[in-house]
Amino acid sequence: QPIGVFDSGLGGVSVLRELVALMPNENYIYFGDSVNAPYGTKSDSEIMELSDDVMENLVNQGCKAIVIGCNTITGVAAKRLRAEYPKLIIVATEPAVKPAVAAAPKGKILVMATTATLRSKRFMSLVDRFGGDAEIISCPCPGLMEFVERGEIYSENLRQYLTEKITSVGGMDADCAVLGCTHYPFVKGMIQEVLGDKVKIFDGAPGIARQLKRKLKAYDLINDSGKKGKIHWENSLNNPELLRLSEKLLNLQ
Ligand code: DGN
Repeated sequence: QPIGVFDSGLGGVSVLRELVALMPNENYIYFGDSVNAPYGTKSDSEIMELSDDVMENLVNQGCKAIVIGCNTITGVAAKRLRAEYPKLIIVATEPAVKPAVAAAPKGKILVMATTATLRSKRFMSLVDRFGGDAEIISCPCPGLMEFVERGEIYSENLRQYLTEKITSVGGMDADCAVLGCTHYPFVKGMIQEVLGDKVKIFDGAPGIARQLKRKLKAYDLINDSGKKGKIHWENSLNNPELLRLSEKLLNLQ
């Protein structure tokens, strides 16, 4: 039985690559809803409706577990999806605020994410629970996922975009940055250049992979055949270019 991973586009591939690294024997179905991307600027009800459809598709293909490879969908719809599939293992994605605060308890923490994630109740409660004495600066980045979707992960345009966005929220002197959208790890190199070497950047994906492994183990669902698993790619936009880009991103170090 495969593991289903989905996102409103290719961002969830940053989660998939951690899953594959930790659990190489598993088979995966990756569904990217590029037709409806970005979700980050849509209303909550639209996001819920779209994620219901994707979830149904993956469940119908017999997935033993689902990874919501998207902070936006998690923030808006994870609770509802869990209620709809109470018996299914569902692992969600959340901005890595907790480890960032642990690294800089009184520091300035820049959280880069979509507008929908940053306005979600789930994010606010995350900051309430784990923000402590740190200064959390929300940095909505509408348009950043589009850079990744067109494969533009290192360019002067991107540098300018990031500098403007981070400057506009007063985040250039942050101590840590949290990549609160699964598309952003692919532009981590440029974010690091813009913020400088000393800034520690946090990505939640490795933690998600560990969490899924724990859950699969608990239910005795780990595939330990010793045989390398396969990835089946699906995208609502039937474009071979996207498939090539997905594979390229998967193998990006
Ligand atoms: N990758 C999605 C996330 O983690 O929030 C965002 C993509 C989008 O719809 N903007």
